[in-house]
Amino acid sequence: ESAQFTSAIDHSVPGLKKLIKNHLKFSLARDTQTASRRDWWLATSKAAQSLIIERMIATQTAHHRTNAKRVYYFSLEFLMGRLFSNSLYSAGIFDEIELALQEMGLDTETLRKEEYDMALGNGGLGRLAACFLDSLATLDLPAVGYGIHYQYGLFKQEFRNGHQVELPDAWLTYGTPWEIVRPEHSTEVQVFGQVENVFDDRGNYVPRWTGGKKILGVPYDIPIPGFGTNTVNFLRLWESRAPEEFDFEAFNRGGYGEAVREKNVSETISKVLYPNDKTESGKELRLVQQYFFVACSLRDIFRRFRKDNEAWEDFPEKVAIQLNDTHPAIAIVELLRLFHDEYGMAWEKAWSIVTKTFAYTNHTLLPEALEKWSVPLFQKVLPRHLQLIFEINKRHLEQVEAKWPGDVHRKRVLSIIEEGHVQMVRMAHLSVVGSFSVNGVAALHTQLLKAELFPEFDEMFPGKFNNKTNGITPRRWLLACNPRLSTLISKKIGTGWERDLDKLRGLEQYANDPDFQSEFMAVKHANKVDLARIIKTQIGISVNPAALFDVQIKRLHEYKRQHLNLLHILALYRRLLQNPDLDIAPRVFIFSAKAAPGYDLAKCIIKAINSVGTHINADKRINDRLKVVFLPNYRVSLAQRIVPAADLSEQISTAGKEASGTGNMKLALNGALTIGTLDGANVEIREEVGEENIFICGMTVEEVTALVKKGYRPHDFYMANEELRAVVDWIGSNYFTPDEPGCLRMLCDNLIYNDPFLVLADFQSYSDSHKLVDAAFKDKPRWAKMAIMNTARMGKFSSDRTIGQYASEIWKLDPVKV
Ligand code: 26M
Repeated sequence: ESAQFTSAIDHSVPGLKKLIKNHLKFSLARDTQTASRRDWWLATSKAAQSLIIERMIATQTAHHRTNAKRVYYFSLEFLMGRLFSNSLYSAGIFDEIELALQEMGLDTETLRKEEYDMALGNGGLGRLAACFLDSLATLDLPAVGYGIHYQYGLFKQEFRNGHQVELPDAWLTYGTPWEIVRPEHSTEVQVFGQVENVFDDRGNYVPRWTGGKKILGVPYDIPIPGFGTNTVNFLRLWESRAPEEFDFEAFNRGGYGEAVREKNVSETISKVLYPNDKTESGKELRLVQQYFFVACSLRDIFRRFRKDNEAWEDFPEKVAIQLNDTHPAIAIVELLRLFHDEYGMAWEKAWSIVTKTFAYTNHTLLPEALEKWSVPLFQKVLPRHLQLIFEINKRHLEQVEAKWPGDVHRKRVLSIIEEGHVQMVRMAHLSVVGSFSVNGVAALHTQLLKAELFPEFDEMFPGKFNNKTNGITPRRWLLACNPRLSTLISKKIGTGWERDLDKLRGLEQYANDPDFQSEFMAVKHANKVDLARIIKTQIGISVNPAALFDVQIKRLHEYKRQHLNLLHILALYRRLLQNPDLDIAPRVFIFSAKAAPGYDLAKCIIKAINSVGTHINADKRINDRLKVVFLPNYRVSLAQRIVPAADLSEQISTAGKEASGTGNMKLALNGALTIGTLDGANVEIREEVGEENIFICGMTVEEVTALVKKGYRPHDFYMANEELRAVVDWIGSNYFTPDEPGCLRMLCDNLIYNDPFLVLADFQSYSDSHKLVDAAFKDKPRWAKMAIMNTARMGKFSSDRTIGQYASEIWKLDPVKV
């Protein structure tokens, strides 16, 4: 079905000029004489936003009129980055705005730098959610993203003497043109309190959750425009407030100060994003955040469902909820509670609707990253939910008993409750039991999910587990971030690849064409010149754009092994010192990464890279053949500058530890070659680009498992390899940190005596692989051909393909044309 849509806005260059000036005047109260760059950016953004809002209204009308099934993407994180370019492209006015600005003596390139990144996420999981929203709208799928309107996003990173320092990310200081506050859709939820038994209106003695603290959720909507279509979905983010401006009861109890303090507690909930991307044990506020946004979102979904539907039985036909990891998993229990406690529905019926509604995506196998909440904490924050979890578990274990009578081991491993000194609620088990679909994010990851993490669940629920290999949006990660390459591609194979990335295969036939090779590499060179300028202005280091740009950009984690990269840098440096004539292609090693504030070893690795880098960069003897650059404050907008300029992409996690990776896809799409382990989506990238176009190194999952089983002794590897021993000892000495003796000791000791991620075991293979990289880079036509092949064969990794599979295989969701 379709709805009629005609724009009331003049899209012409003069029309847009007028629109921008009107916003400058009437929304910002500025005249053209006194307007700052930020004012112009705001006014231009608002102009684009008005076109998008028109289409959003038409889209919502169409979804309502057709009573379409919708998917709700529940996520604690949405790492959106900047929205300016994306909005211009999606509104279909990129060129017109460019011209309009030009006529007023401005340009898009300068204005877009005015925007703060919307950094409401940590890394891969949050950025995946943002790419998915883009694809959902582009594929005309009715969808709403639900999350938290954090006042502070992921911390800003600075380096002081090479150490990471965290600063608050006050992204809302000057406001944002993209969001629309909707106080009329505010909703009230409660936390804490107790469970009492009361008589309901049918005379049944039933449990009731009472006495909780009331919190108001106020929604902010960010329109999400599709590319090359009229669909505009939205992202709805909840801000927490005190239910009344002023708590008179608290005022009477404790006076003005007390009343304001009470208000602050409510407003703390949406104050700040938790900066961890693996573990964070048992923080009460985190559980409150999770429940707060989930409870607000479910009430919002109920309101929307009830407008167009009568029977609760139809709920799963109109509503699919995707859980982005276990962070929003409490939604399973809240939906059950709403049906059973609030609407008096029988347990069996309520549970049956719940388990037809939810689907869960797992993003990690690392045991320390699996969410658990202690039963006492749950009892305090969500007492009724805890009761319901015990009841869900009782019924679940009865099914286990029916299937495997007397098997106590099975009951123990399948239980939602982990028994121990303190009982723990396992959120992953709750998610598997409460969802009709559980998916991993790459083929290898899903295989390990079934075989290693949840083998008993896979046996109990055959068919529930499935794979959805991650993807990235080609609009942001090629069209917007790499205009030179986009233009070259469109010149060669025409447009259309932006919505159908498999079309890039059309480039393959030119991979051996010397003219196309030089055009392709000229684009890469120009992007490297741009990045070199950024490096110079950001950190004052001059780098040669002809050198090999060797890039590792991602969160800092032991399992991602930035320290393996560092060991190789030191080995190269040492080889050059010992053999000054060594013939290697000059290299610039580029890092960018944030470490979780409490993760000491990760912070130590940052310090080590910075200190070694400072030393190498200053060493005249190596003649600029090596440079080490650590760009501070990694974020989406910085990634968009680094990705187009990379020659080599470092994807060297310990096999079995990186669920998928998505940076690997962004870099390969932009013509960087991968050096990597057979981990996550690297496996599928190799399948697509061909093994002749990728550098695979290190142990396989099977080899890792075997080595760990037999007993890994890093000290043996250290003793057996002279070069490895030298570089590890070099780090541990005070050579690179004379002013801070002992500061890198923990890194060195960790490697020799512990090395949980098998860095030393993979060193030689990694180092050998880099020799092949060096040889390939010196052979210019060969490198160009490999780079072109990477771009040409990355079509599979469009998030449009991923979302298409979620829609047809999990959500049973049809597009609605607007
Ligand atoms: C947990 C508890 C408290 C505070 C924060 C967290 C938390 C936040 C983010 C835990 C994990 C978080 O993200 C994990 C993540 O980003 N995983 C990555 O997901 C990507 C998308 O699927 C994959 O490509 C990466 O391989 C995977 O590491």
